[in-house]
Amino acid sequence: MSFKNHEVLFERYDKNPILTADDWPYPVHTVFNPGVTKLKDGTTLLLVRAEDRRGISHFSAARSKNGVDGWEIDPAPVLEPEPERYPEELWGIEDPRITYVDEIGKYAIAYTAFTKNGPGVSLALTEDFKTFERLGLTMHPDDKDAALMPRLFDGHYALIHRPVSEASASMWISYSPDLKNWGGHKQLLPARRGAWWDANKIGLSPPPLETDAGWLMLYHGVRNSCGGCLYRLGLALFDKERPEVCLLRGDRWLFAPEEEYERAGDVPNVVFPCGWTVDDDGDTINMYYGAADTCIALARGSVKGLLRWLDEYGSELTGVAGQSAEKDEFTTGSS
Ligand code: M1P
Repeated sequence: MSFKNHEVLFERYDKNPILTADDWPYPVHTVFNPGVTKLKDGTTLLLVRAEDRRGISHFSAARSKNGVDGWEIDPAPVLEPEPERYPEELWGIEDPRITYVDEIGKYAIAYTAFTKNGPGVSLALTEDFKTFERLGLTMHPDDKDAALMPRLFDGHYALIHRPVSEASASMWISYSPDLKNWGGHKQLLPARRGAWWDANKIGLSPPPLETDAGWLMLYHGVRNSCGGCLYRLGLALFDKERPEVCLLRGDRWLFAPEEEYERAGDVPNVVFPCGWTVDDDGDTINMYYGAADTCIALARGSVKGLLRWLDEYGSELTGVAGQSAEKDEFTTGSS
């Protein structure tokens, strides 16, 4: 089923899904929500969340020269939960987001560590996706949907994450001089309320992309319905030097479950990207996403297209850090 009565910002690859559990060289139940990076030789690397038949997830590496097909999947997991040394990984590791950090010449992976107290955020560093240096639990439960920003601000690393409290499940940003001690916590983007598509919770999708206009951020918004949760994607733009300052936030979603592989699976009606790459033209975006918590799909968009869309559907009135969701609703004209 497909609804095309709206502008298409991300074109789905016509042979989606690009990867399923059937492609795996060892038994897994589902593969989804991959972190993504383009390696120095141009290879696209997906760090895939693979769930086994116990329900526990680990990471698996898949590489492709063109980022579309010909995927080579490592014969064994590249990163498995190690609850003996890292008790926070008791129930698995999930949803990796990869950021290359020039200052340290390493890839930083922010991932969900499923602790017995709920999900928390862990960090690990790697140079080759073969060996990993774990930095341990960085944000205590309940927190997830995290990624490190690709550069430092006033000598501080910046981590976007999604803590949950009784009051909200909104996005925050925190700063650290050393990737170990974190502070300067600020709310980045609130979930809206009421009938909005992103009313019940929101979370970062891929790590933000630096553009001339600012940091382009894709996020997932969740609306609870009688039929279950609906996961859709929205867009916002943040100040280049003060990343906690929102310049524009789109009012509507721009990508939602429409195709069969997104609407049916272990968790229906979910599109969940954890990574994207930009082609050498500097404009074409390849968005890799988990579909229905079951398989992996690809859709292509354009940086220029997303920025133009934000100019049309974004509002400057809604995004200053700390501004209330009520004001958000008011200023964007909800009924
Ligand atoms: O089942 C949909 C998604 O639910 C969770 O995401 P969030 O807490 O941000 O809503 C995660 O478990 C994610 O892996 C999953 O795809």
